[in-house]
Amino acid sequence: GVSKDGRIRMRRLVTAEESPDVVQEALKRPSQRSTEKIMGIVNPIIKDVQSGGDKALLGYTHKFEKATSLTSPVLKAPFPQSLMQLPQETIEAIDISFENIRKFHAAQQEERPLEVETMPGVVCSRFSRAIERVGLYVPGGTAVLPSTAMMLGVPAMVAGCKRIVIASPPRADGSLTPEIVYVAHKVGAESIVLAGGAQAVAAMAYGTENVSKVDKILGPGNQFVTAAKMIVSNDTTANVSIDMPAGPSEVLVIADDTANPAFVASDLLSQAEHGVDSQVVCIAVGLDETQVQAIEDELHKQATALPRVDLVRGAIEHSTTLVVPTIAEAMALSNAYAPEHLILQIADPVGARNMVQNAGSVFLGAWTPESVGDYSAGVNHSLPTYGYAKQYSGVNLGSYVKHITSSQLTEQGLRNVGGAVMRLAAVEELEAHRRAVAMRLEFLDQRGR
Ligand code: HSO
Ligand code: ZN
Repeated sequence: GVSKDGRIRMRRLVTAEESPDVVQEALKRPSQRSTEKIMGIVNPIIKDVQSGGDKALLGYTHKFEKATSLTSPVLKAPFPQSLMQLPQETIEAIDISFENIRKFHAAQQEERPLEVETMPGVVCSRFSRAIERVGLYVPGGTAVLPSTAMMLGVPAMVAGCKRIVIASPPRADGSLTPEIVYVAHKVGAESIVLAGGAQAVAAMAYGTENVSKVDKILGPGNQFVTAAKMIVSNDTTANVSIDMPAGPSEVLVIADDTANPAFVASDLLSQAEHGVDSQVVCIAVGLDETQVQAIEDELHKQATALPRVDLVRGAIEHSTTLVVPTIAEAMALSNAYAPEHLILQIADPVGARNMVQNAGSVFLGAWTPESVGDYSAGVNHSLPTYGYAKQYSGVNLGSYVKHITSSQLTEQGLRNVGGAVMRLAAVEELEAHRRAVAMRLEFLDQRGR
């Protein structure tokens, strides 16, 4: 992080000179506060909101958001125009981004239901339905995040969710960020819950007098929000699911000698400025001392000029540059790390994309900074962190739909598959199962005679 000379500098390792253990250690995520402690704080809040409803929810907002003037925890649509007054440039920026996100997620729609005849007369189908009620958590904290409202709200709108509830902590004066109200209006949200943290999650999971209960909760958040999402999704009385576990944001940049050191540094810093717990990793492929130095110089120079330099310092504290000889090694390390964002500033980024096994979203080439994906390109920025890119997808249209299957057999179909069913039912000693088929086959036999 900050060395003796005061420079903002990532730790540097040359992998050829280190044992694999040391390299793996350098790629560990910064440890988070113990889940037990967090659960101990979050559990009572959830219970309280579950039993105390609006009044309890409002109490927490007064306490944590300092928004003591707030008298109702919910704003229902239609939202007043006065709450979405924005400069024309902001409206245009939101509109452009919104449309790109809409296009990309609309293209993810399935064309038609799947239908397969597995045996003559045995037809299996699969069709999708939008999850009816979704709760979208838009964090407050050190930055306002209308982009997150878009990333969560636009696919919900495209999927056709009937009820979209957005929760976001109000500012200390009790007001909402106008950008978030504008996005909520554009996606057709039914209400905005003016609350954050575990209390907002609990309100959407169980419902209150004025907060609609939802079927699924999506969106990033701090450790309290994540813990709350995990608790409610494990409570069968809540009957709610979540998108994915979330940890601090991260980026891994792979750069070869074709990369512009200033661009590389700028991408590392856009992730670092999110917060002190962000992690950034730079993998330098075949760069010599001078070339690595050039990236480090840029990082320091650009970082010190940033308004959020203090957050950057914290993030850089636990961030590393790895110097490796080949793209293959870089990709292997990246796949082991499973970054939320992977940026390929190398000669053949498309070729390297074929080697990506684990990553949330990949950014190809010099002209694709992560920030375009964070806001406007059309890809989603709600992505798996903390190594969960090994098993989770980022938020996409599929996050808002579920699949239902159906099967339909003809008489012939039942004759074709019935024997297998009866045999397996006999093996499991489930006689009613066996007879449901046997009875029908006998019926067909008798009718045939
Ligand atoms: N990089 C963040 C998303 C974001 N960036 C929102 C700016 N605003 C996590 O993917
Ligand atoms: Zn970002």
